[in-house]
Amino acid sequence: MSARLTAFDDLPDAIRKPGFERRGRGAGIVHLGVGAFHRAHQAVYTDDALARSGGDWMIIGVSLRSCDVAEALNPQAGLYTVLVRGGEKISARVVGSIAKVLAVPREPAAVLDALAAPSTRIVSLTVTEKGYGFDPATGALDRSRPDIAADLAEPDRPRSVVGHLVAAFAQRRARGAPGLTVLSCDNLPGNGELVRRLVLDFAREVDRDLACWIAETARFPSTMVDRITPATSDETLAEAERATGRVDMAAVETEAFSQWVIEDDFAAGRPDWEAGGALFVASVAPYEKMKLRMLNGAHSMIAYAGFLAGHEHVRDVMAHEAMRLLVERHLRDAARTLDPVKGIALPDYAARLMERFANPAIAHRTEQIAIDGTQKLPQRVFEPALAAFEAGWSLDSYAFATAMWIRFVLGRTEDGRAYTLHDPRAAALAAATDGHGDDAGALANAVFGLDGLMPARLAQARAFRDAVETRLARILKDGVAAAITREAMPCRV
Ligand code: CS2
Repeated sequence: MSARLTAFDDLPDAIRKPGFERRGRGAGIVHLGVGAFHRAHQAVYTDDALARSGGDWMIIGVSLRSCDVAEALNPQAGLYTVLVRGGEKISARVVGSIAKVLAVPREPAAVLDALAAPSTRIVSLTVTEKGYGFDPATGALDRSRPDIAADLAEPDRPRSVVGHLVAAFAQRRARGAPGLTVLSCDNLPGNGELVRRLVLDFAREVDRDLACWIAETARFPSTMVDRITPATSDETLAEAERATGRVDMAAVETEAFSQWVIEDDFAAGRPDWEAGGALFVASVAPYEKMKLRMLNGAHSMIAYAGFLAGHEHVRDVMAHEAMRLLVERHLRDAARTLDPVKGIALPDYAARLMERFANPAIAHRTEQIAIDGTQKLPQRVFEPALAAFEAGWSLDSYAFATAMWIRFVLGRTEDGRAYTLHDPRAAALAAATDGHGDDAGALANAVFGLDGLMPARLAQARAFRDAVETRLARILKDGVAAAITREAMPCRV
């Protein structure tokens, strides 16, 4: 068996290695949610920035719930392999920008210390949509969530993401630490503004002066992040070992494409992320909307229809003729709802997405993308659906995606296999759909009635409800495969 990855000097020449001295270099970033996506994206940009421009910008990773990543990365001195799978070619690179990983369950005080350290100038986040703790109906802090409620009662011993940020700000203020940038890297519209609102909501409740101090000293730029990164599998680890000759328990695999668009509004400097190709702009909103509605919207549609049709991976869905047509239609319809995006021709962007989804080297599971639908569909599908409804455009793509999601929510495949619905609102979904059997109208009504799921104007739009119901009835009666064929090629059936 190979030795563990702990250094990179003697790795094969073909492997790209950190181009900077790691020893003695300070950490300037604390990153919450140090999962595969962070390791394939922001940590790589930071590695490039350190190589080109240096600086004390190493990353301290934080896991909020589990110790797995700390256990994988710390024995490797924070080093790990990124496998880039572009078509036939796989290239491997060892990334050195992560200094270490702290896990909240094991060392909560060390996490707060790192967040509050004056040397920490950026706290970045990839904590998934549900990690923010906002009430979908109002966009404000959801005080009814157990972790948020517990943190409001005991703000010095946080568990939630926002609780950690506010506790860190309180310590920073007490210590006279400089301003801080909170950098959200999750797929949510206006992610910077959102986290700012939640932090201030929370802080106001514990200490009004603290809230004012945060508003004055901290920055919350929005970002758009993009790199398709499937969950690490045993195959990823085996491939990394083949490439490097070392056991690497923290390897990730990803595609060649990568994009990061960031609002250039930082409280106390930032790494030279341009070195990795990041684009700094005054407003991220147009890029973010494009990515959420085109890439992520189509992804969710692919995930639900594909999973139900028995396709394990996104690439398998793309090999299916009718599904390809539906993905193309979805991208076209979503593009129509967008304002022009500087430097990007939307038809080219769509063509590129078709290629990326079809990448035969990336095994991205439909089941992975299908989780947390209630947290994803509002910005991916319902918002563009509302825009299309108000403009009088076709609602078919959005209705199809929504109907497939409702079918998915029922928690059983067509051959009767039950699966667990991973969604923070799983209990509400089960309560809403329970007892309606295969009655498409009743199911659609129940789901449309869920609080805060859809914009009210969309939930009340008869045309949308009917379009969803018709499709759901077809799926339940004729089956998923027939419904897909009918949707893609209505004249042939
Ligand atoms: C995916 C995203 O799992 C999902 O919901 O749609 O993680 C997607 O792969 C990334 O946003 C790509 O940048």
